[in-house]
Amino acid sequence: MTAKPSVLVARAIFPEVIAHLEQHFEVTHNQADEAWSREQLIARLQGKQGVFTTGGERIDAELLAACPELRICANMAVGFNNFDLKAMTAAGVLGTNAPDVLTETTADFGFALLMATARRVTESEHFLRAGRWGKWSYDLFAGQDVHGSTLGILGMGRIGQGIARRGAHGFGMKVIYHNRSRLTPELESACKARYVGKEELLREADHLVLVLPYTPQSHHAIGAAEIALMKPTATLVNIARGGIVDDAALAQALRERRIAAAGLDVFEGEPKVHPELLTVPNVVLTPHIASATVPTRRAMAQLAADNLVGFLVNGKPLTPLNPEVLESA
Ligand code: 8YV
Repeated sequence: MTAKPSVLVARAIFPEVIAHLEQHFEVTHNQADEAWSREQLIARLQGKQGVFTTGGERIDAELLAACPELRICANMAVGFNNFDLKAMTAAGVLGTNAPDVLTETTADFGFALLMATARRVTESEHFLRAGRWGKWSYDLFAGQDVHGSTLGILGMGRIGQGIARRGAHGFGMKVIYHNRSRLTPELESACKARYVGKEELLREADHLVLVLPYTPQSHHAIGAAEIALMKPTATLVNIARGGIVDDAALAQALRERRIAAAGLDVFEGEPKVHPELLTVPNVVLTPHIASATVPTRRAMAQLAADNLVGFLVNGKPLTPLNPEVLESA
């Protein structure tokens, strides 16, 4: 009998997914969810053919050189900016992500954050909990309308389209978007979305939602200059990645009311949050939970596990990011 391949699960994860992996592999599981340093991660990867990552583990040329037996990194996330895919391909290591299973859940949350931001839900709750609600006032937490307004979407992949559909069909919003490439006419009509240049998007959107991948090109795609183009009544929602927004510039713009409000699920340098963002009132802050429902997180974990099994056991991963590795294997 040949030995089972060995895999490392770098973070604590659903026990049933671990049980599934154990049917096929020798599994080392970070069950206690310890915060491993990079050196500790590399040490634990020795002799492992696969690793189950969750988006925070940087996989680059240096790590790959130190882990010569590694053949696959399976990310439990649709985003894969923690992977240096070029280095992985050069080292013959497959990367996989977890698309589709989180699309609708993440789009739901994008809308939840948009609504909470536009209607000042958390700010007003803090006011009430602090015992400050003493009297009626005509402008008490008066916010911005969502229905009938213009929804701008930067990044029109699967999640962006999910947000567009919600806005157009559920809230009668006029939807405009900007993306690296235009959608097909069929997809544009399903989302009732109109393609515009980035500047028009910034100028016209009443609510701007960021759903683009984080790459060197999208670093600080929204900074002081872009915010200056937005309406003073506009809101900005980021469910994509920290680093796409210049958080220092955003905090200053919020303090100076250059835009009305922001809703942020992701941050530069998270889980640390820019201290200025913690003190401005007109921002809704959540700890990177856009995909966090129990069924969706389970489906994401299952897909990452299925990629490990698919590749290491059957030679057929489900969602490969660099399939050229399979051709040269
Ligand atoms: C994940 C995400 O929850 O899928 C992504 O890209 O940002 C989130 O859905 C996070 O990366 C942890 O897996």
